[in-house]
Amino acid sequence: MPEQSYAPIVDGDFWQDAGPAEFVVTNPATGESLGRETECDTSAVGRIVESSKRAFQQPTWQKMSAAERGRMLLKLADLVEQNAEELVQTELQDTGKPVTQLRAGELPLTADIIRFYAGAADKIEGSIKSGTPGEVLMQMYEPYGVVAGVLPWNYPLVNAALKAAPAIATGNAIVLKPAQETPMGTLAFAKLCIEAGIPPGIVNVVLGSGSKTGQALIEHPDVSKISFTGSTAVGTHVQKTAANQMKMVNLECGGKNALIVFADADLERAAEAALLSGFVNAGQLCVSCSRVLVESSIAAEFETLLTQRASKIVMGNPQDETTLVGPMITRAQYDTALRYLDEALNSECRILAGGSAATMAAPCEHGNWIQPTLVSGVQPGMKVHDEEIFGPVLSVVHFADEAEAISIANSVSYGLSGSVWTRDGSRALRVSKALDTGICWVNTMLSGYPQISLSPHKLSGTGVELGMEGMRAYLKRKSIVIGI
Ligand code: TAP
Repeated sequence: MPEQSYAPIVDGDFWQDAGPAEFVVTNPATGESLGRETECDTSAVGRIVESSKRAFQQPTWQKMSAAERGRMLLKLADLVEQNAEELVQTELQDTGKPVTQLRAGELPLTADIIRFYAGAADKIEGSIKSGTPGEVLMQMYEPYGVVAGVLPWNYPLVNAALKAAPAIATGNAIVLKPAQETPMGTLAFAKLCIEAGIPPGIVNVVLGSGSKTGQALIEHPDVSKISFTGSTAVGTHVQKTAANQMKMVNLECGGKNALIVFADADLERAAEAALLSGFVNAGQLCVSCSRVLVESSIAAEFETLLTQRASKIVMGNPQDETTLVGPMITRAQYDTALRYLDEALNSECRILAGGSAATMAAPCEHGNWIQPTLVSGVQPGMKVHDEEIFGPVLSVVHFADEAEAISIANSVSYGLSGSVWTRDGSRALRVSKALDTGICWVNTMLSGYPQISLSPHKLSGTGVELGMEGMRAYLKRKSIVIGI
């Protein structure tokens, strides 16, 4: 069978000879090659951005009503659902994510996000303000033009929808740049955009590494806005690059989130949530809580609950419906997680479960597998506590009282999410407000809704994604003063 090749999408079609195809895309669960991916150089990126600019300027796009853009997005959401199983299998191969998490999580959320922005397309409102009697002041919103959407590898499909749907709803054109490891979901998404009737060139895809292709995209003078999701290190670099050309940026970056369990909480439910949060997608989820902060008076009881449940977690072939924990996306990510585990092992921490790489049976014997790991005795200041590992490593930290819980939770440089577990309503609200994070769940965890905005705090990013505010992030402001 000929080797599969992945090529960028421009003007509604694959561009087969856009550049050399040296990068091998790998199934992280099995280590098998899935084909080779083209790398777009600066000139290929230039041609693709030119196509996006042309598509944006086309009278058909410029004159299209917001309602019509909404109808196209509705069609796209329907197509995502009609092709759900194919998309599930594509993402499963490319990311190693367990099939149940794809079917119950990523796919429905992708369709929900697209549908939310379909409905929002004709709800962009400007305003009229009072001036002197001789002048009328108008404030309105306009699309930027060509937007760059730079995506991470952990949730390629959701992230493509998160960026493309509001961009289309607001009348922009978007160039998506998936992570080099995971091109397949983004390409499938862009093909569905064409099928939904979205004009060719409005959703283009560049392929290649961040340092070459991504850099060329964010530096391109015709890209007016950048929406980036990825690590804080790269996000900071993107922001600095954008500053040179005064481009607007949205950055959704790393997290080191805390789930806080008070003594009065429903401990069974809290333990269940903590493990799910720490180990879903093998811990490779920005909003998951990789720190469990437990009130000292119930710490021993809670750790027993965690340990008992952890022993029942199924890690294995992502195709199996019982699998909760899949592989690390790459060897590099696997090595990073193991380095953190070594440090924990060499400190005063105690390993309650897991603690090392995992040996798997065929067909997963060549994948990047790490046991779901519970580490207790973790303290602020330790790397395992302070730094984002992005692997299946859940740290348990003890606290004496509410003030200490808040202080430990906020002691890290990130501020993405948090979760509070208590039966005391006042405390739940007090602690939620005190956490310096973009989102906080109370007695629940990880639920995501398109209608709720996520605005990261501290080094977790800047700007806003999702909700109506997430749509306005794709619009620039324009004021007009009319003398009457
Ligand atoms: P990164 O290594 O930062 O990569 C993110 C994207 O940026 C990739 O497409 C990457 O390309 C590209 N990139 C790298 N260098 C670039 C450059 N100089 N110019 C333009 N683009 C460049 O992150 P990752 O490892 O894919 O994802 C994991 C991180 O994403 C974690 O920190 C996680 O917390 C974060 N994340 C955050 C959120 C939210 S909502 N806050 C959601 C998901 C993930 P290549 O990979 O192809 O080189």
